[in-house]
Amino acid sequence: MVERVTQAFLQAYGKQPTRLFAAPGRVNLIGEHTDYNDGFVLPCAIDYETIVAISSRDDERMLVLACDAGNAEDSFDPGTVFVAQPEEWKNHVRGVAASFRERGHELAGANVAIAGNVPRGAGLSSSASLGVALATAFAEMNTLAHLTPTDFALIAQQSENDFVGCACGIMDQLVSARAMAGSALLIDCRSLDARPVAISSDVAVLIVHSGIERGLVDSAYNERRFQCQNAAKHYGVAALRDLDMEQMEAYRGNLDALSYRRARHVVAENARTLDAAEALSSGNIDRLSTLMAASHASMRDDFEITTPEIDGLVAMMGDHLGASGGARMTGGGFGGCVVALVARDKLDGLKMLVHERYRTPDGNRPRMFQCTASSGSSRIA
Ligand code: GAF
Repeated sequence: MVERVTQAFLQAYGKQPTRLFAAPGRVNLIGEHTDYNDGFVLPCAIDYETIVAISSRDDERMLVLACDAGNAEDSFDPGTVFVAQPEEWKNHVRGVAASFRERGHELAGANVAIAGNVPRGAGLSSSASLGVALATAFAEMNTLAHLTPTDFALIAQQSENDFVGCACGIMDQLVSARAMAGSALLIDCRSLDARPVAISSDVAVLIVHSGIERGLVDSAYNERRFQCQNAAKHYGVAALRDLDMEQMEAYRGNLDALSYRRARHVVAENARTLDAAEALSSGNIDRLSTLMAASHASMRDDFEITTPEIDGLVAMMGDHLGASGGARMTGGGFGGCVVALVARDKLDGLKMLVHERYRTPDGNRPRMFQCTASSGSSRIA
């Protein structure tokens, strides 16, 4: 990819880029739809990433080349950037520039080329990796040394929320900016504290793409957010993070059944996530498999964000693994991927099973990604 993006840059701008930056996609191990409820998440960065090649220009223009969109080009003035473009990729770039401007940071002109290998529409955060790679690059090119990786994440999230039109939480961007190699990151989405939780070398991370594409700018995602906010309001708390299961029961009052189930998923998922961080750090795969199965059941029955095909895939993987690994849908839902944490000696058997027995809705064998927990965004050259 470095070669590909460097060559494309050279061809478009006639010179080598002066710097290259990379930011990874992520897979969430557990803690789904908890981030925007101020709760806990446990994602890890994956070894699939977006690379940004960049050089400064003598004028105020920002020229951008998208290698994965047929070398499509964009050009804008970061001081007066206009975001609503018909091509979605342009809004991701312009949105990050606009977020810098909104925060009072003037960006100088630059030549940019972008390439990535995070599968798109898979729930593996290709957009967050693009946003964070750009934020990391723009910060360094403009000597904004006081900005931290958490700021890069917040800038990329602001771009999604205010310019792309996706009401996502902070998980994807934060792990893309702050992940540590070999570890998952336990993030408190209220304080933004993040603690690495080492993944033992005996445990493998396998991602299986269901073949059902998903888009995040999605009314169902926003609807879940809204339902959670309403439930929090009913309980008189700032966010569902502030409730435990006992309080949920005790103060349920006249809360309708649907809102109650939505809230129950979030409250129980927060507890499961803290529990899973403990289990992961002590290498307790048996406990992890129980927690991942419970997380999936809760997404299926209470939060209603899974699909029958994904439920079938998770059940098949879970039955096969027993106590030697866990599987659950990962990400925003309504399609995308299943993640499994598997005892390494059971990995080949699991891959074989999925390869032989699961078919995507269009009849193909599923794509699988065996991942290494990777580090967050950085300058790579
Ligand atoms: C998507 C969002 F972008 C995240 O913020 C998070 O809410 C996730 O869905 C669900 O856990 O990835």
